[in-house]
Amino acid sequence: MNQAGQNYLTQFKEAINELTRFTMVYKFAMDELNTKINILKEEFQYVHDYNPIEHCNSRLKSPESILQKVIRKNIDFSLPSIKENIKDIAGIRISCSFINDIYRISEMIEKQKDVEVVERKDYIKNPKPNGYQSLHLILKIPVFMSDREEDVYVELQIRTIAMDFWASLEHKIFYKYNKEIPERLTKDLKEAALSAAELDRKMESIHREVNHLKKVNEDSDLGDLLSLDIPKNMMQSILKDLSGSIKLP
Ligand code: 0O2
Repeated sequence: MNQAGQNYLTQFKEAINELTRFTMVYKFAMDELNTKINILKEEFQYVHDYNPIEHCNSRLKSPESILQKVIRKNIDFSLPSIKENIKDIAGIRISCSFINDIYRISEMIEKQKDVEVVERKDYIKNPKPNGYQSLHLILKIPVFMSDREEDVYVELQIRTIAMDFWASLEHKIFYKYNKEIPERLTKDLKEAALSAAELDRKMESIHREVNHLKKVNEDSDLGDLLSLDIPKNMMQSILKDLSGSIKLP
């Protein structure tokens, strides 16, 4: 390799090293958001006896793929410009069982004081022409480091298991055909997306019905309990003990 080639290689390695250092803060932001998601998951399970989050994955864009995006989007190659223009360096994807849960989770995250929603794309209410469905949020999160505070963008994608199944297959096909999916497959994928959406609707309606039955059963269990012939003073004493730890209606 000649001198110019050597220089180019050294500069390229330096750029990759600099990008690796730069992405560290994105890992911290991702850790923070993952902690928030885990808290919501555990607390929701405890309070509602139900877990709205099936899976949660996170990924940090590699320096190479940041560089590819810089070139593809024709962005100025400087760290401030990358920071402002590439908002999915840190990405978290949540899969839920039901569509309702997607909006529940997004609402719980959006109303947290230290989280700012800077962009929201609802591909569930408005699916992409190819059938893609998901809720995308770009969040801005403060990261506190030893000598400074930095606001960091994190992309959060929330979708159902069916939407996720479709998106990962479509993603594989997209790259297998080098981003030019044959027309027949495009049509099949669109049909599959519609079937997935229909499945989501059906599952949600079954879930709602089962929840309603569960509530009716719980109410009748409570009715049974209240109809028990417990002496008044004993009942008052039980309620007094309970009210120390539980807020009675
Ligand atoms: P990867 O490898 O998953 O990160 P952007 O390019 O992000 O600045 P865009 O395309 O308007 O702008 O963003 P959008 O619509 O929010 O989509 C970003 C991400 O959503 C993509 O990231 C994919 O992860 C996912 N996505 C969007 N559209 C589709 C689709 O049609 N099929 C599938 N399978 N995924 C989709 P990346 O960077 O493209 O890829």
